[in-house]
Amino acid sequence: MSLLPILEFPDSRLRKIASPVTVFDEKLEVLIDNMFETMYNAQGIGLAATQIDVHKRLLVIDVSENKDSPLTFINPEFEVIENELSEYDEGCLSVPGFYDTVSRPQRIKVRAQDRLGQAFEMEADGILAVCIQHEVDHLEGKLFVDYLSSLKRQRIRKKLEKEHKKSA
Ligand code: QAP
Ligand code: CO
Repeated sequence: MSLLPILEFPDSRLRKIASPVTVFDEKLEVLIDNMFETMYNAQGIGLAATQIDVHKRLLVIDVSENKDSPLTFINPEFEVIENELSEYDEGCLSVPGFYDTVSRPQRIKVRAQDRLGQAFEMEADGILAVCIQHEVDHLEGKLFVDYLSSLKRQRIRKKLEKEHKKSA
């Protein structure tokens, strides 16, 4: 397996819209395994393919305490089943070191395909519902910082640009 480099805000490649996955082959399985390894290595709970510069509709998530419940969502779609919003302090592997409160619908129903292409459905609430919505946003080129004020977003952008210059 291998670790993949994660794109960081404000990289414009994070703004690309991902295309549906149509081929379920060995190559896709290797990509999924590498995404899990990359996510666990970075202490993340969710990673969208967009974040590793692969513009396919694919997410990996593990919100479990023991990091033993990997979930793969391919071509995910969700509907809101509880319009009530809940607030969560979100972060993102593509926005390292920054966290802020975002409001999203509390309960969703997700339809997706698994790594073999088998369709499945599940209902989600709590942190899993937050994480799925956050990761599906990535596939649309959207980041959690887009929900913050432009002042906050600019502040984060400037700090990260400074970090990137230092390490360049
Ligand atoms: C999205 O985020 C999420 O800044 C996944 O230094 C976040 O895995 C969904 C991370 C919160 C629901 C709630 C962020 C790791 C990981 C950082 C992540 C960092 C190290 C973020
Ligand atoms: Co993210």
